[in-house]
Amino acid sequence: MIIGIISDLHVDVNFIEGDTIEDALLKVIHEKKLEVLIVAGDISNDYVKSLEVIDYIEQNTPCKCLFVPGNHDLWNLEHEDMIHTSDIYEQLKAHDSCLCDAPYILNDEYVIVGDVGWYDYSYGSDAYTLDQYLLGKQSERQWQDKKYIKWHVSDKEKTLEFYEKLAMQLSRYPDKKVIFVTHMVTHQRMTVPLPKENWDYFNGFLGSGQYGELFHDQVKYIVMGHVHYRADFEEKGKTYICRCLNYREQWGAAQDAGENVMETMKILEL
Ligand SMILES: [Mn+2]
Repeated sequence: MIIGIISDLHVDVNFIEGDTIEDALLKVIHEKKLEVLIVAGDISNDYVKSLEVIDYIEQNTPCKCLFVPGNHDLWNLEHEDMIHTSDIYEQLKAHDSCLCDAPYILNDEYVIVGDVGWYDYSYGSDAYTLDQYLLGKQSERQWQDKKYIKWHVSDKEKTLEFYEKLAMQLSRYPDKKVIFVTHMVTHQRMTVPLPKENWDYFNGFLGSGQYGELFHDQVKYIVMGHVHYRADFEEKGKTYICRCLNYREQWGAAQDAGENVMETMKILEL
């Protein structure tokens, strides 16, 4: 089974006529003969668009395009009337290829378990108080989720809620190896290295170290996104994968979508 892994596509922000991320994905899926693509969130800033991207891939290739939503997919920027992020989450979850509450049996050996995950400020510095984290603002920079995400429970509660759901799902597959997928960062090593201005604070919004407690022996691959890195590493027999496509302004000299998608995509053969 040939599997591609990528995240943070931001197809709307990255849109250029004649060089779209969607068509770049089709090209790479075809060239690499992918059977399953895993997108670890942040497809676009509008869940309707994000779902269209998944459908576009599945209608134009034989590849199954599994995904978890990212914080951007959950934003109500384009849907101000949707004042409950849970309503947007439910719309995304209803898609047949969404991993939320729907682990995917890949083959006899592997199951893919995933969800958004959330952040609990555990990767941020202790120098800030809880009240400071609740503001989501530092040196005039506002964390945008504060404007467009309305869970109606605290970030810490949301982090725990996803933790409990994922723990429950993992417990259902004691005999399978696991590919674990969240949009949020689940390993300290993928946070922004310090010193970097304000990032001792904003690292708090990248994910949670608590999810690491879920990585028992059967969890072999851990996929994340959100932090806009393209890197992976191995630790204690597990492979951590973070393959964010990112914004064009972060691409550097090579501005071709196909080239960047190809370079970013992690390919696994399982
Ligand atoms: Mn994100």
